[in-house]
Amino acid sequence: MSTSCEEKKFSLKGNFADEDEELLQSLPKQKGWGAYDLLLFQNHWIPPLYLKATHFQAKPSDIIVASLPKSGTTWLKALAFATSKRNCFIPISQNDDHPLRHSNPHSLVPFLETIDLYGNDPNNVSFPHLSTLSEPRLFGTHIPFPLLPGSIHNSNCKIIYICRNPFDAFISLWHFKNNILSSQSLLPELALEEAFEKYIEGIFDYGPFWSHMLGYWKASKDTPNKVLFLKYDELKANTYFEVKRMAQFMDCTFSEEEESGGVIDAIIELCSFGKMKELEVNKSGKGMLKADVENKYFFRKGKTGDWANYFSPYMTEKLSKIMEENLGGSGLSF
Ligand code: PAP
Repeated sequence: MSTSCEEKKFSLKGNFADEDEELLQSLPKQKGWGAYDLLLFQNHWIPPLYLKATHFQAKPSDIIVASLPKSGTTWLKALAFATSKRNCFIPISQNDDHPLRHSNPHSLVPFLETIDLYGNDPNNVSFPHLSTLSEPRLFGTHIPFPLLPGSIHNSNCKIIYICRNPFDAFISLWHFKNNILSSQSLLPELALEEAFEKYIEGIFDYGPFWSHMLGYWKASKDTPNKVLFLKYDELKANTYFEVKRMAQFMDCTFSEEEESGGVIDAIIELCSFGKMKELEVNKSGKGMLKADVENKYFFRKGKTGDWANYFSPYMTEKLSKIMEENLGGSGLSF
């Protein structure tokens, strides 16, 4: 393994940066789904802590995995990491040292939102200092397209966006938030009906879903070499085809030898829900993300269609109507 391919294992903790108090105070505020309020900044409900990632300096070779929460971020981070760095860990199917067998994808592909807070602190040994990341560097973000740091817009770096049908994304988010609330004994759990009313009003981390999706959707149409638009449900249905498409987009197309040698299959297997959920780091590890979030909460069912077990006829009708009102005519549908 060459030095440039080395990846380190990190967990996240550290001090918060000073925020612009005046700006924060002036923004409309709503109660979020958990312990913190959300601020309405340029039409999106943003957690105050993650309002800015302005100091991030993108490199042309960077790959940004963008999404709304619970849309397949963890999976896409794993697939993008395994695909873009495949030559460092050969053969993938037998390499026990592969970082994805020992680290949660969020540790290997850190969120931009947390870099301003933790990533440039030389005293913080538990978060990847930017200088330790080998190229291509991979980052995740939930930040809406227009609010991305200017250096991402202005450089030749690439963005892979993943979205998920809002029915499943909502149920996944509701479970995730309640798991955190109950595990940290912060607040009472949020009732499904209460969460749903907030969701359809767009009030959840980085919502509304329609604005978030349409920002990246339009960018993918205008600049297809800059933004690749994926859907969780299509990635589930045709993983092989989508991983090939992703590799081509990242300028690391699979060769015929790789294809016939089973490299794509090995990547898909390594990143599969069943395999990742059973890894020790994902069963008992925690803390690589915000606060003390347990890694196991990123792996629940990993299926399409679970919403049908929870939605009432009212909820189905209401969300369908909201989707039609806000996505209708855009060309984006589920
Ligand atoms: P995040 O935005 O907080 O990082 P994210 O990874 O986007 O979360 O979403 C988690 C969802 O992806 C969970 O869906 P569920 O609640 O409906 O089960 C999780 O199970 C699913 N997921 C995680 N890893 C995988 C994977 N390897 N394959 C398929 N689905 C996955």
